[in-house]
Amino acid sequence: MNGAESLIRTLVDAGVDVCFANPGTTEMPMVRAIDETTGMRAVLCLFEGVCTGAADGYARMAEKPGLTLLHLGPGFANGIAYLHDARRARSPIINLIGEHATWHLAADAPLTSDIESLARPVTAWLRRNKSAEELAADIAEAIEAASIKPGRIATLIIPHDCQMDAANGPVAVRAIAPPPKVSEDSINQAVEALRRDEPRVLFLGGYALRERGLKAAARVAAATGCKLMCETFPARWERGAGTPVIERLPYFPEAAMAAISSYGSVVLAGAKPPVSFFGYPGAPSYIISPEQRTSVLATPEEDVADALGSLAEALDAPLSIDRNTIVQTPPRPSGQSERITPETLSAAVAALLPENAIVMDESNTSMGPFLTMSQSAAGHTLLTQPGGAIGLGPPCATGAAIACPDRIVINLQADGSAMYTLQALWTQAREKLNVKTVICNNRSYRILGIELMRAGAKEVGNQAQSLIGLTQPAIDWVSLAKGMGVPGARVETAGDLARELERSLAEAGPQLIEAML
Ligand SMILES: Cc1ncc(C[n+]2csc(CCOP(=O)(O)OP(=O)(O)O)c2C)c(N)n1
Ligand SMILES: [Mg+2]
Repeated sequence: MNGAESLIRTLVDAGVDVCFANPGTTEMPMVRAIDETTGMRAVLCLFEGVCTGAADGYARMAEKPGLTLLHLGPGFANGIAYLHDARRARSPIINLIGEHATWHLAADAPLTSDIESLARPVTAWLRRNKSAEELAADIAEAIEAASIKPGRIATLIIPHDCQMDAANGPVAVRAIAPPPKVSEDSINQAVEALRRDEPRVLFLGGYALRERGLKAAARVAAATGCKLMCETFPARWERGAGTPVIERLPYFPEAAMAAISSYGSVVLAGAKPPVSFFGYPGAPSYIISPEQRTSVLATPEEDVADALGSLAEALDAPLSIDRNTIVQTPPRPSGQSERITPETLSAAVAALLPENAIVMDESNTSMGPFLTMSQSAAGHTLLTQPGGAIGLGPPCATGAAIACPDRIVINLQADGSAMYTLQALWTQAREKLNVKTVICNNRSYRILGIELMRAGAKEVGNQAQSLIGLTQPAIDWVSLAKGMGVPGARVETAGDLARELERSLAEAGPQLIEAML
């Protein structure tokens, strides 16, 4: 057995068995090892950002590490933006980066670069493998480092000769320690805060938004009458009929402060104190003001679901809440002449959501009403974009579909963002994934137009418009999809949109709908 085989065997034995890859010459021994080892599924992605974004979506849904195989510094660099997003999502990811043979490094061949410097900002655990014998132990440690909940990113740089030299065999991964429990003091403080005679809000993030956390949060709200709110861009949020009504913190700081400022007491559960996405002159960085009393039930690194359960017990909360407020799901649009707007687009998707769908939301400015409209829709998992590096949607949806082959994935996708990683469509076609992409085609970087106005511009000049508009030429999404093997259709009215969505949901495999806003 060589180093590469001991590496792949260790991964497969630990249950890390899907590899999102874009290999080159320095990774060939690992490619051979994947070929010769049963149990590892190789998924080719035609841009490294698709590998890393897919690993993120996979990790969020599979609840185990997403694995990438990348080529030297330049290949890794192409994937950094979505590793940044994955770091913000706290997704467990393991990157395998091939490197020149140890004896060839001194020659400074064209592809040689400082891989560590590229990896550090997005990597919690980083190592350069020194020998084939150590490779299995190195990857076992990487798996352990990534798998801690919430997840982290581990990166292993593997010289070509170390992949090829003789090795001893796979190494077993040690049991992963559960996240630390919160102190009794944190629970007592939360009890006290939520019993105060003033408006109170329980602010949820991370694992609080998964099933166990949500059940306990609903109990806490029932016992105390507190408001439930959550972070603006959760990595994963179980939603729909039967789940508690939770208001998402708005994006712009003025709106976010307006939403939360009336609460005298804020209890953080699995979320950091929310901050403004950008620093705007005159607006503060932190959304919660110093006058509001803030306590921390659980940090994102602590076991928030357990803490919420203990909090519910300490409050003598009812055991189960049978009925959460039902928020009316709007009817599906049918009007032949109705235009596609954020309202009709959101209404169509909310009304047609299939049970147990996974919704990847990178619709940016095009589907504002969707969250409210889908509150009581069919049960679904919502994935969002916590890191702000746009283009995550298509790859993240791809990875989620590989993690959950029995579920339909709907990718609500802004047009400008989609152009960063459209190669994901090809992987969806090749792997026959049930991803339904709805392109929100507003032919612009619309948010940048909004930001320009917020920055005080009175009008948009030609130069600025040329940096915001996605016209001349217009992008033809149906043709792009067709070129990568994904059937698509363009729709111009809300009624056609609903019909096309219904049709595509009934068919197997990837589909794309280009919705013209
Ligand atoms: C990797 C990366 N590059 C650039 C940006 C800056 N940026 C933020 S939003 C945006 C345009 C988004 O346009 P689109 O996806 O079409 O959404 P819309 O605003 O039209 O709803 C850009 C370029 C970013 N956030 N991330
Ligand atoms: Mg756009």
